[in-house]
This record gives sequence, C-alpha cells and structure tokens, in this order.
Amino acid sequence: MGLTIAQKIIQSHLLSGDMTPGSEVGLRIDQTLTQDATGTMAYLEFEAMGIPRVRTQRSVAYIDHNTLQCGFENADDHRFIQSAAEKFGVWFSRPGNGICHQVHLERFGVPGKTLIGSDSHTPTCGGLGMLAMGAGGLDVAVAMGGGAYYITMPKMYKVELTGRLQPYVTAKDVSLELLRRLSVKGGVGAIIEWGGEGVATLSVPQRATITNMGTELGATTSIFPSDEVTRAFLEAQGRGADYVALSSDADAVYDKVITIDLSQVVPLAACPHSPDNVKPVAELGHIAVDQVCVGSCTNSSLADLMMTSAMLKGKTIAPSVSMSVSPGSRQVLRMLTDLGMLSDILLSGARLLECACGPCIGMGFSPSSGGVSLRTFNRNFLGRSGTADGQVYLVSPETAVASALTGHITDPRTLGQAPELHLPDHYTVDDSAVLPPAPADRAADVEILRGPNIKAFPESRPLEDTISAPLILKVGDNITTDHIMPAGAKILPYRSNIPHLSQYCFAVCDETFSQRAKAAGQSIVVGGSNYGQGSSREHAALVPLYLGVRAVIAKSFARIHVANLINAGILPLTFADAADYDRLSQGDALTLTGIDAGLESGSFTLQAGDQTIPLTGHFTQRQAAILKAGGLLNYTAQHK
Ligand code: MIC
Ligand code: SF4
Repeated sequence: MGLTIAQKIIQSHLLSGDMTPGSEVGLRIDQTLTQDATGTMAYLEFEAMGIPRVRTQRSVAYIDHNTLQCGFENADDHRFIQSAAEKFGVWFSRPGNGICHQVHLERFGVPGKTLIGSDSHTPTCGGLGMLAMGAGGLDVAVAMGGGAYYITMPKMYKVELTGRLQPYVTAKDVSLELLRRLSVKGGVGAIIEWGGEGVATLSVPQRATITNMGTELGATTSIFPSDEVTRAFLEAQGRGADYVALSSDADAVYDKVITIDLSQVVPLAACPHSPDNVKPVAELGHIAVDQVCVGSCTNSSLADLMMTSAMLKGKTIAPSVSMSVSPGSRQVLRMLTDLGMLSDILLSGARLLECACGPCIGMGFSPSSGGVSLRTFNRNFLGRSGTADGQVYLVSPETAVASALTGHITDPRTLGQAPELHLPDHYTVDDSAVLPPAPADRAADVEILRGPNIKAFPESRPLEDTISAPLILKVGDNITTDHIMPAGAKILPYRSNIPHLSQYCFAVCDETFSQRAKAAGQSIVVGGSNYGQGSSREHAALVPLYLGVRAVIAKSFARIHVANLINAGILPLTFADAADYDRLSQGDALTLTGIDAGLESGSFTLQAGDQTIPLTGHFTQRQAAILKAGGLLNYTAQHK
C-alpha cells in the first residue's frame, strides 16, 4: 500500500511505535522553534533537564509575542531567553525580526524534515512540505534534548483542489471554506494533506496560510507536497539547496477525501466568536466596521502586504475606521519599503505596527466597546482582542482592505478589477537579526540572565489512587485555552510567573474561579467537547495545577492541551457516555476511585453523591507513568 506525504515523513523519523492510527508513535525531531510567551518556560524546563546543548539540527528562539515592554517583565524574559539560547545552542531571532512562523517559513523550514514549536501555528511550515506540529513547551524542551516527540498516529485526510482562485478570492477563503465544512473539531486526530491539480496554482505563502489555519480545525498538522513551486520559493530565498521533492504515492489511502473547487470559493468571513462560524461576505448585510487589522502569522507575507498596499494606493481609509498593518517579518517590511509600497499604506491612514503578533494576541489595538473588528488573523475567540465585547471577524487581507475603504464589511469583488501583483523572483536576504549561539566550547562561560519575574514552576505531586475534590467549575463545549488562561497585554508579561498569572485563570468564564480553586485546595473541572482547543500554551495546564486542579473530565479534548495536562500531572478523563455530563453540577462533591487500576485498564469510576458515573482514559504506559509520577518533569528526573 502506498504512503501519504505525512506517513513518509513519519516513517523516516519513527523512534517508537508503528503507524497504526490511534496508537502512539515517538518521532525524531529535526528542528524546534519557541516564541517568547511560551519560550521562557521551555528554556527553564530544558535547563531543569540538565542537558548542556540542544541535540537538534536547528533550534530557533523567536521574540514576537510580548514586545510591548510596558515594564521590566518582558525585557527580563527576553534577556533570559537570549542568554539561554546562546548557552544551549539555539539561534535567537531578535524582537522586530518577525513572527516565528513567517520567519521560519522564509529562512529555516526544510521539506521532509520534522519541526515542533511551542506555538499551535507551527504547522505553517507545512506549506513547505515539512511535518510541523505545535506542542507544549515541555515537549519542545524534551525534543531539544534529543528526546522523541510522541503523538497519537493520526488518520489521513486529503483535500483535493481543482480549478484556480478567482480574482480577490484568496487562500484565507479556502481555509475558511474548510472550517465552514468541517468545524473547529473537524480535523481532530487527523493530518490534512492538500493535493490535486489546484495545488500548483498556489504559492508557498498561500499554502502556508492554509496550513496555518489547519490548526483551527484541530488537526495534528496540515501539509502540502514539495514541488516546483516549493523549489522556486526556496531558490528565491537563496535556499535552493534545501529543496527535496515530496509527494504522496498514487495508491496512498486516505480516511476522508474532500474536494474543493478553487474557482467556486468566494470571499468568506468567520463571524464572532469562532473560526468556524463562517458566512459569505456578500451575505453579511450592511455591518459598519470600527477597526481593521492586517497581519498575524496567517496573512502577513510579502504578497499579502503588496496586495494591501496596491488596494490602498491613492485612497484613504474611511474616517470611522482605525486600521493597523503588521508585517510578518523584517524581510517583508524591508522589501515593501524597497518596492516603494509602504508609503501607499501609510498615506492611506493605516498605522504601521511592529513585525510581531501584536493585536492578534491582544498586545495593543483592542477594538472600542462593542466594536466591529475585521482581522486577517486566525482566531476570534471571545475576549482575545482585549475587549470583552469586541466583535471580531476573520477575513482575507483583500476583504479587510475593501472594508477599511468603505467603512462597512465589503466583498472585495465589488471594487472592480483586482490589482495585478508581480512578486519578486528573489527575496532580499538579511539574517543579521538572527544571532548564532555561542560555540559549544564557549557555552560554559555564558551566564543565564534572570530577572525577578521568573518564578519557580508549580509543584506537582504523584497521583493517588483516590481523589476527592469538589467540581469547582463546569464549562461547555469548545472551551479554548484563551478561556482557561487568557493572554493579552496585561497578562502576557507574566508567562514566567505562574503565581501572578493564576489570578486570571478562567476569568473569562468566572472571575471567582482562581480564589475559589485556591480555597478548595484541590479540585476537579468538568468540560464539554473539544476542551482546550486553540493555543499550545502549557500555562493552561500549569496554572490549574498551581491552583490545585487534579483532574479534568470532559466529553473530549484537543490534542495539544491533553498532552499538556498529562505533562503537568493533571488526570484528563472523558465520559464513557457523553450524556452523563448533564448529571453533574458545579459544586458537587466528587470522588475518583481506582485510579491506579484505571491507568492500566482505561476505565475509571466517578462517584457524585449517590450517582456512579463511568469514565474512560486510555493512556499508554509512558503516559500512565508520567501521570503517576505527577508530571513529565518528575518522571524525567526519576528516569535519568
Ligand atoms: C496564540 O495564537 O494563541 C498564541 C499566543 O500564539 C499561542 C501561544 C501562546 O499562548 O503563547 C499558540 O497559538 O500556541
Ligand atoms: Fe502570533 Fe497570532 Fe500567530 Fe499566535 S496566531 S503566533 S499570536 S500571530
């Protein structure tokens, strides 16, 4: 039987397990990336493992999330990451150099290699034919140390592309079309491979927009073939030598095949507050727009910004609209400037922000009260923009700019002929903002610089056979890590300070949660389906751990979050019968018994008053041992 692209890469990186879907496989990881909001923890964890230098082919530390430096906290964290990177053998991408995924795509991604990153949008490099996955910081630390990265062997889905995109219709609209069809749960447990004759019509940055947003489907990752388009992109980046051709075998077998005719796709918008609440822009009616943001790891490539510039040229944005543009990288910004296209953006009245995540993670540019914000980003979860009642729509740069010009949500096709873009054959390469690590023989002399914002990890303890604890919080379906551990300008600076961060845990759902959990000493959280979707932030596990959460019981979990819970030593269990969710109420006194036996058999019992509720939790031996030890750090210390 033939293999899919992903199966070929997995096979060539297999350290343990076999490729039976649903079983655990351990993979050799060639490259890692971290960003600053998750990186401080990842390097603290790497340091705690006592390994002197990374053992990957390439590891890069990016500073792109927390760039506001409103106080010493971010600055201290950046200094810590820079010094740790220098010591441990990691390349350091300075603040201002760009968003990790955009820069990694441009400068470091290699077809056929494996990459894990402490950021859920790491699949962006799947646009280059890389097997690229988001992971918790601890898993990235382990991979930096040469350890395997474990995943559940995914199912294989294929999206077969036919036709060609119409003017003003974009790769973003293709992503939204798939979200419309599959929902934010539709990719869970699967790798999505893109194929068909339509693939050749998409550039690497367009492919990267699509693999980036595969994260919103819950997919393990998404991947494109590596073909002549890939070769041309790598050559234009001066990296032709990194090219290898990659395609699936003609007789490869897929669990699901979805066909999208590119010529039938129309401009789409994900309406508040979920990336799968997708509707055609033309059918939204007259909605006045307060804010427009172009940028983020989804849509900040040179082509996206050239289009933004070309559409704004000689025009001014509507007086009621406030517009920002954040280039994805210094390369994008520099080339836009050299092409003379930056001025058209600035003269239109748009504001230029740093080459960083910026508004996407609530670092500034929050909309006004109840304001309608059109963003070219990938997530519009409740409150993520920094404005609790902000109404965020996710759209393409083309729809965003059209709407900025008219002042209301506008299908760009109504503007007449689309500008024709001529992309350069060569990108201007300047890697001077990526600092190399110290040579191995000088690493011992590098001092790691720490500030007072860096606090110790929360302590975890081994799992007992019985847990008795109150049901401290009951939440519904699709709870995101932004609900569990919000981000934004006020909170992000404390990513290395779990005690401080803990005040905001679940604040979006219940402002009293943190205090109540602390007072309870230990507790259990109950959730609906797809619990923990969204980001890779392990803080969504470490902070509940700090607050005494011992178990989370849900209808189902998102992939990265469940791994983070296990790594933190929090027991993730699911209802054997999803209907039992309704039998539990917040405040119930719960008792989980027979945990030791359950870790082996996969069956657990929950006692809630006089009700007995069967639960399941199928763990591999490795996961069971991690849980038993009270988390991956304890487990690693025991197995040194
Ligand atoms: C996000 O888009 O939510 C983030 C911020 O990039 C996160 C990482 C984090 O929380 O630091 C992600 O996607 O993993
Ligand atoms: Fe940054 Fe937003 Fe991309 Fe997350 S989704 S990496 S916050 S740009």
